[in-house]
Amino acid sequence: MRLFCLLLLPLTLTVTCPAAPPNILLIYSDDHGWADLGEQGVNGDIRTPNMDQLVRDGIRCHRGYVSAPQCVPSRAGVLTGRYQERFGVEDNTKGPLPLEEVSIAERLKPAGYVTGQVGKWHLDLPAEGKGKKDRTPLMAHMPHGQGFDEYWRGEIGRFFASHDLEGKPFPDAPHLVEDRRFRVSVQTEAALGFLDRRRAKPEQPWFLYLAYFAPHVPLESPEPWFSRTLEGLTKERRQALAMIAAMDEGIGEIRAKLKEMGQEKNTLIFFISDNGAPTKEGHWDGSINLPLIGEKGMLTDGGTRVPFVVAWPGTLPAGRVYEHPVVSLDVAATANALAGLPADPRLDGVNLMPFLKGEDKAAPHERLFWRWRTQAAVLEFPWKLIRLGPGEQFLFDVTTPEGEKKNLLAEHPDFVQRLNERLKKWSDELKPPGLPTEVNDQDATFFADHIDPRFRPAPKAAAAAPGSVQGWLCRNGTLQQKGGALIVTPEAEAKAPPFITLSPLDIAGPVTLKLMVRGDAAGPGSVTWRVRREAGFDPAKRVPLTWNEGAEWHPLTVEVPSTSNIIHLRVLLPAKAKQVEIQSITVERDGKAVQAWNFKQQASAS
Ligand SMILES: [Ca+2]
Repeated sequence: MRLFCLLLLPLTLTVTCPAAPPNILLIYSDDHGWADLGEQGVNGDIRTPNMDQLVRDGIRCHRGYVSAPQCVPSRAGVLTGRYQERFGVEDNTKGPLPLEEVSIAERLKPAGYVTGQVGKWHLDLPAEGKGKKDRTPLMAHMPHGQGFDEYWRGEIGRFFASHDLEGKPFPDAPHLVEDRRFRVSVQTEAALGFLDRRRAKPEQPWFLYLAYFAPHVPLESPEPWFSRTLEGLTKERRQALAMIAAMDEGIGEIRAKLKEMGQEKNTLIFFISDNGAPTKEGHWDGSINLPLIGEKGMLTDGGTRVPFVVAWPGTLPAGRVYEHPVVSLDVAATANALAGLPADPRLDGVNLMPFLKGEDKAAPHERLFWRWRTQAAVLEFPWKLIRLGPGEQFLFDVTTPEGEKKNLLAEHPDFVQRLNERLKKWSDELKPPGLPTEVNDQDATFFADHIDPRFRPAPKAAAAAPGSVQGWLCRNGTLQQKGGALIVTPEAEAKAPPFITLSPLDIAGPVTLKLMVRGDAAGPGSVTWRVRREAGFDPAKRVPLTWNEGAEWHPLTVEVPSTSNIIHLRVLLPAKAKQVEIQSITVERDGKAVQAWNFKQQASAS
């Protein structure tokens, strides 16, 4: 039909042909923060010329959201166009994507599309928590089980493929291919291969889901991109920039190929990240969400609002910024409509075309919903209500400079109630139904880190190690709680001074350590500590401490000037001590006790 119309058009310009369905290219990056798109105008250190050109040739959705702040559910959402909590794929432990759900590929095939997948899949992992420690991918749930004719499934090093990179089909597909080259380059090559195979039948529309595994950890320093990053930046930032630059270059090559194949103007491109960047020390992938609040794993914008670009040169306006919130679920509904398929009531997204073309000025969504682990949220722009567990609620105006830092809950009780009713109604349709009934420590820690420190969960009492007292252990000596004190008795034969030690901890420095002591110890000791990401004790992280001999209780105070979170503490006694008693240990920050151990009675750590 398309060929026929194209042939007729020059002669009979008034003939209206039903629009031929376009090719659809969905590029999904991984843990790629909102700020890391040059055109977003946030970070001066990023260079994404090809993505920026895509933005100039299309529309940058300023408030583009994904349906989850984590890989598996986000991918389940974008491919089905349905809130993934409806079918139980709520977080990374809840796979695989059920075979009865309809992926975009399965949706488009009856409309004549050939379908391809390249890169991270993650929808074939069995659920955790049912005694299934083994998370080997389930073959039946790989891309070929979800409607993809061709695929190159894998993140790094190992790929299950339908074709080799020269384009020859594997008779035993899915065939395991080992390719240790830089993953982004391999994924670009596989995508270009898919496009090359379309030359034989140029009139057949195609759908390609290209899920780049970048800039997700493990970070790499691929060349030539790494050397082009600014030297003064942290290594993680340089690695993320290099990996994003490699992806950017791949997008440039793909667009050049589309142009060369004459398919630029009949290809709709979505570029979206699957969730925000993780930002915790030790987990940071180098990408940046600022000025959005939060990170991967949170229902604040930092976890769910991402780079989101839609381009279709010649059909959609070029160089526009779209302000109304849109969501990854809209990709499937848009594809469904463009393929000329009947509207599907199961879809939660909407066809974005009339909105992006400017034909419909209304907002595409009255509200958007999320439920992830022990968080739930509803966005009724500009208001976002977030629930953390059963008890905590936040109302944010996402358009203010304070954004999701300023809780406006108390100022709008009626509105909060209405939003809660809507969120509750939506959550009752999910599997399992309902709002979160508990809060897990990881979710509470996210909110403590980014919004309010009072949400920090109490540290778990360490599993009592033999000889430990309230989590404290002694090396080169023994501990005993007796007579209202912790009694430290050094080993007579020990070659090194005794010390008491405690881990795990998680206390933001700097802190003041206060001990109430007495005993026969006199002389120099010290306090040493380890911070997050450090495997061992850094000799530089040591402050001296002078022990005094005496039968009276007396205080010892040590300033610990750590600028990071302290996870492990040691207090070293003088080499010649015979017995030291400790009545209490207190860690203070800004003059307030943040953690204390009292050995006067058999109390547990507070
Ligand atoms: Ca991800």
